Amino acid sequence: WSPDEVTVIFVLGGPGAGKGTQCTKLVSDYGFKHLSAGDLLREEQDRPGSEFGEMIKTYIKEGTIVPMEVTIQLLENAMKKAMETENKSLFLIDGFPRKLDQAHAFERSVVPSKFTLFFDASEEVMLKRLLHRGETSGRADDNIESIKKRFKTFVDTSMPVVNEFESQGRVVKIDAVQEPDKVYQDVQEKIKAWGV
Ligand code: UP5
Ligand code: MG
Repeated sequence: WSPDEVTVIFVLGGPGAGKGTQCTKLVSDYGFKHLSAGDLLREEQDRPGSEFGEMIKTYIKEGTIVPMEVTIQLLENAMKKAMETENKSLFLIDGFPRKLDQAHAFERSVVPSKFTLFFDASEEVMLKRLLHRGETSGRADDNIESIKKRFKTFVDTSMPVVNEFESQGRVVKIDAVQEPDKVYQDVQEKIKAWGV
């Protein structure tokens, strides 16, 4: 795919930073197609007959990163479908890439991203949000043990991705500790500079 046909914006940030919340707002104002890698993996996990179900379940509970072949395939399928059935060409890819090998493989084999929106919040804030959400979310990883593992994976494995993009001048960093509407205001102001 060429960047003339499709625009991809990566959306990164720690667990509970508010990626999904902000993507929903962007979808209603800009007509992006929102693809959450985590949501796609959870769907695949629950799909009857999936050969990856058990594996995905284990990785998510342990807060580790599912092998990239699976995630990239799910993303590519979802992108194709959105292009063909909804005529979409603007994608917000949420929660991916979370590891350098994924970043390199996706940008080489699918399409280079335009930039990355990075939502920055402290672990203290994210922990509070996730425990609160865990009261009703039913997510297998919204418990203190899994959350701690997710934080560790984020620092050790996913921050290097943000740092590499940052060194290339391709990161839009947003203070995600403010209330959701304030965060969104910041997002809108900062993405203007990228012609969005
Ligand atoms: N909330 C949001 N914004 C707020 C604000 N500004 N002020 C106060 N509250 C705010 O928000 C989380 C909660 O906080 C919600 O209750 C919200 O109302 C509130 P949300 O928008 O859901 O945050 P988000 O950043 O999307 O958090 P999420 O838990 O989805 O992040 P994760 O990155 O942990 O989860 P994801 O689904 O992306 O991944 C889950 C797992 O899948 C990973 O741990 C990994 O095991 C696996 N995975 C892969 O292996 N590979 C991938 O490529 C992707 C995922
Ligand atoms: Mg999310």
